Amino acid sequence: MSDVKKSIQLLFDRPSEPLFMPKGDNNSVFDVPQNFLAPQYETLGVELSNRFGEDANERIPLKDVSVPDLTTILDLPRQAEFTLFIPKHRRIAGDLIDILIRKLNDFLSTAAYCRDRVNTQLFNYCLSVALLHREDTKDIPLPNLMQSFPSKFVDSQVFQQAREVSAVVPENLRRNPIVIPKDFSASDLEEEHRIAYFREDIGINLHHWHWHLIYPFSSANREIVAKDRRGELFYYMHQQILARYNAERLSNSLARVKRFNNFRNPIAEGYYSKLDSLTSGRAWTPRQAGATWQDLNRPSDDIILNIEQIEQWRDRIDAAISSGNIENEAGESVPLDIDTLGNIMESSMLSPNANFYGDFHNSGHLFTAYVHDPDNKYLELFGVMADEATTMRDPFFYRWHAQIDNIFQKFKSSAAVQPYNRAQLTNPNITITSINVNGGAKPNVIQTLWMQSDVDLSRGLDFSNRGPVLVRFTHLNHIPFTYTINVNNAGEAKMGTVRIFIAPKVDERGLPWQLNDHRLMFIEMDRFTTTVQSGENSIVRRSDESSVTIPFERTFRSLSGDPRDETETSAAFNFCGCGWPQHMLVPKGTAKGADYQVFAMISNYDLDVIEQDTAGVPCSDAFSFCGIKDRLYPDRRSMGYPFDRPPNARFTAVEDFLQPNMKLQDIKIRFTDTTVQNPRNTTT
Ligand code: CUO
Repeated sequence: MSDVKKSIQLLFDRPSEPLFMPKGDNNSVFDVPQNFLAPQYETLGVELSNRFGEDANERIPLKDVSVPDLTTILDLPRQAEFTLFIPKHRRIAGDLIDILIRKLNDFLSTAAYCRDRVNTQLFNYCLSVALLHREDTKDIPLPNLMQSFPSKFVDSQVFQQAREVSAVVPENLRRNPIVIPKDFSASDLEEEHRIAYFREDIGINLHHWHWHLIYPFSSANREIVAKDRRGELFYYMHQQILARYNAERLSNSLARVKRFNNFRNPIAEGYYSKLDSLTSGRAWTPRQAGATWQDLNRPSDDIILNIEQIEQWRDRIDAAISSGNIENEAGESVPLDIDTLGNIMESSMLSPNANFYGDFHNSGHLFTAYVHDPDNKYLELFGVMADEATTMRDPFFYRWHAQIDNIFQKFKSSAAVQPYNRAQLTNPNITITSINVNGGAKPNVIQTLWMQSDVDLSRGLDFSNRGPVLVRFTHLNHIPFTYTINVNNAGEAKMGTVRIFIAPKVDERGLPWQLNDHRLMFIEMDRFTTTVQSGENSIVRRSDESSVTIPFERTFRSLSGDPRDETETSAAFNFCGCGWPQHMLVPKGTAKGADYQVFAMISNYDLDVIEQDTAGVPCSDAFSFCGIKDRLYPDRRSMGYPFDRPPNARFTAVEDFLQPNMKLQDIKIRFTDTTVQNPRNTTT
């Protein structure tokens, strides 16, 4: 990678510190022209620059380019919180992305000029989007968001301790990790806290942020948004999050999440994140139990929203689903499909009639995030619900998304979507004779446990001393396992798509499922194509090969403090951070062993295949939730197939639904309450 590209990466480092302070592992300092200095440093610029420059191992020259007009962009103060859920922030981001994308010459210098002036979080986002979409920067690895903004991911108490460690223990002495307690956000008196390990998992939140970075809902450049099947993927990825969340709830004696269907009702769940924003120096405002959505009137952010409006949008979307048609901006009636519905609901700029159908999903995030200060009386920030890096921590995220998913499911149950017929489900000549899971102590038992892992937060610790500052956090994990699928092919050798799901065997009351509820509980574990030879086949697949997940070192790339990961970092192209974290592949289960079923299917490849060349495309291994960079979604079936729609009314249980090319097997997920150290940790 060229020096310029390496220098561009350093713009992400220690985001609040000016560029004339050292950046990166090599103590690099940017030679900042006088007119680039932010106003507060203008008079001292030369002296400060010399002071830091003396110790630098590398000096990076910047060109005195003609500077862009940032007037509209500076409307968002440097230290404010930034979120794409606020339309005004979206517009500002669009303007800055436009500057960064169009500026072909002197990109580094232009970006550097902007960096020390504009809002730090806005800059990080816009630079990321620009790097993702410029031809000449597509191979620059994006840093992990946790590297730049660790305070969005860990308990605020850690930062005081981190500063102490970096000030007291010299860089060359071994610094012990700061241990984050597993239960920092609430006590057992709050029953929702039983699943805080899921909601507050750092990897899950990183995945969600990264997904929305790749699939933004608006941009000045329409191409950035108009990715293949992005509306459908919005539906599917979030539906799977809910299926996984509900599995965790069942593992912890909680009923499935209740959708938030009456917008006038109080929200029973409070949430106190214990996160502070390091960039704004403010705490994320908590939400008390029993809070109720209020009309929002915050003119400084151009937010005027009332509850009647969001109810009206819901009713219009409902009416479109009932009729099977939407009304576009020209007043024409157009048939509704799942992709369009996703874009209407979210809403993305691809919504065919945003004035009429509104901004339904995004507004739900905002109503909740401002419930404590709807008219800006107290000048309070939004709560965690309005940031894509933190929203999954809040129990209400799932209640709101359950409401969203319910609308998608209404569509899936409407006349526009027919149940699959036999030809769509079967695969000629293919019979699965068995599927088994092996890896733990016993066959068909998957074992889960706690693991402690270390990450290095030092690159986001602005204004503190140098050297690694490790933080040790506890997360769920499982013992790796394999699936063995035995298949008979009575015909010629052919390709097939193997689809593996798991689901809890009984509902929260221990009763057998209604099939239409059960289908929503199926968690996709893996999807891959394979050649099925004529005769007997034994297909063996490892759990860590999953098309849903990315490995631990990719979720936490450049944060491990482990030099072995540097190779991973250099391979970490922009798409690569998207993907469900491998350590959260399996729900926790119970100590006794939760009863689950694994479902395997080999579908008819003729109906699955998308003809395209994906050779050499980096990070196409987590395509289930993330797609493939610059390519079509690599599966022609509806996302979630074969569970994405109500089955034929003849079927009452999943066993009835089975065809010869499908198989179910009882398994158990057994949780052991023990904590092991991640073998990657560099200290004990
Ligand atoms: Cu991912 Cu509501 O869409 O947060």
